[in-house]
Amino acid sequence: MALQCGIVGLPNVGKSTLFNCLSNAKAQAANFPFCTIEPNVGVITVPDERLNKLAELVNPQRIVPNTIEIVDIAGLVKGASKGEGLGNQFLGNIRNTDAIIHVLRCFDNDNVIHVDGSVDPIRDKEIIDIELQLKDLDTVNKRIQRVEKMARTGGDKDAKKTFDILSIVKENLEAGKSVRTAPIEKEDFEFIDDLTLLTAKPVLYVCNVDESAVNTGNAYVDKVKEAVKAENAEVLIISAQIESEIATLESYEERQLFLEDLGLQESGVNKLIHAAYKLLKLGTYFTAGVQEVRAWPIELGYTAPQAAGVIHTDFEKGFIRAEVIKYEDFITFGSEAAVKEAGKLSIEGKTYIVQDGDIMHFRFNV
Ligand SMILES: Nc1nc2c(ncn2[C@@H]2O[C@H](COP(=O)(O)OP(=O)(O)OP(=O)(O)O)[C@@H](O)[C@H]2O)c(=O)[nH]1
Ligand SMILES: [Mg+2]
Repeated sequence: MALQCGIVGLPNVGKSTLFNCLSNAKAQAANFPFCTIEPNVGVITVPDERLNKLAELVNPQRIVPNTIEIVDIAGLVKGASKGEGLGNQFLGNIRNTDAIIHVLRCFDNDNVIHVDGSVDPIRDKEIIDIELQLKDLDTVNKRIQRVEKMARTGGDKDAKKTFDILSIVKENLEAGKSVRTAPIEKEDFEFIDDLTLLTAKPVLYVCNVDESAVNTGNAYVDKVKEAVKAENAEVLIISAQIESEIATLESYEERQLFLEDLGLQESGVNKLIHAAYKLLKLGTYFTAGVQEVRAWPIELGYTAPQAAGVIHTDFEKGFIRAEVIKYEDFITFGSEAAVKEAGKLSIEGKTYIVQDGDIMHFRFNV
């Protein structure tokens, strides 16, 4: 279940700089537009304090954290939806992702080129939004042409429903609004799922600021927050420049001192990873044994067999039951045996919905 977040924005706004702080892979970051052409893919470790605490108690041979994939995508420009600046290829790279991190330049610096000649994150955001929306409109129109006749001649109920949903989505796009805000029921998004519309993907905004604004934000950030109010999206304030300095520090202590100097508790990168994990609608359960303490990703709402299937499909097929310990109980009692003794281990069946933080042990036969 490798879920992917794509970093999207205008050229030269700091996407690759941010990518390099986030992931194990290295992208070329430089002060010229279209530095990135081919997407860079990296793996991010999701920091989780609970995993470390469990490991302290169990003392396993191996600790395995959760990971997600991150893709650094080339900068988009006006006309991308019509193929401008290799637009089609770049938009295709976005299509493969599950969520979007939209980077907005919110720092002044005459030495760093802005493709549109001035710093204006609201204008920048609109340029990107419009290109993604135009591309979606294209996709939606094509599908409408295909289902229209079937919907009109009646008979096929699904075709009629799909047509109705597409019409609402189309109207929304033509009004300059993204698909994720379309006034349709949540479950009805299923009818357009296979179109993998770009603006249907969940989004969060990263305001790339300079050192002076990293704590409090600045006037640009205020404008961004105001502009996305109706979108119900998270806005993070991060300085890609500072994060890249933090990333060069070797020890945990050095990094903490650096953060304290800036008046920060957590690095921007950590904040961003947690926000991205949330954006992907993922939760975490753990397995804790002497060989390995490990975090596993689940989609929120997964049943016990589905969660078991993340480890191995055989676990799902042959699922018998799960033994579940709540994270807090494990910490309180200190070991699986002590938890059992206290009667806090529960046996759950096929319909159990796994909760974030559960420590699971699966019984199955193959
Ligand atoms: N002052 C300042 N410069 C930054 C910051 N973030 C990035 N830069 C600089 O901006 C330039 C562009 O950064 P990149 O990360 O390559 O930008 P990009 O968005 O990946 O650009 P493309 O790949 O061309 O789309 C580099 O020279 C960075 O050093 C920042 O927070 N502050
Ligand atoms: Mg780049």
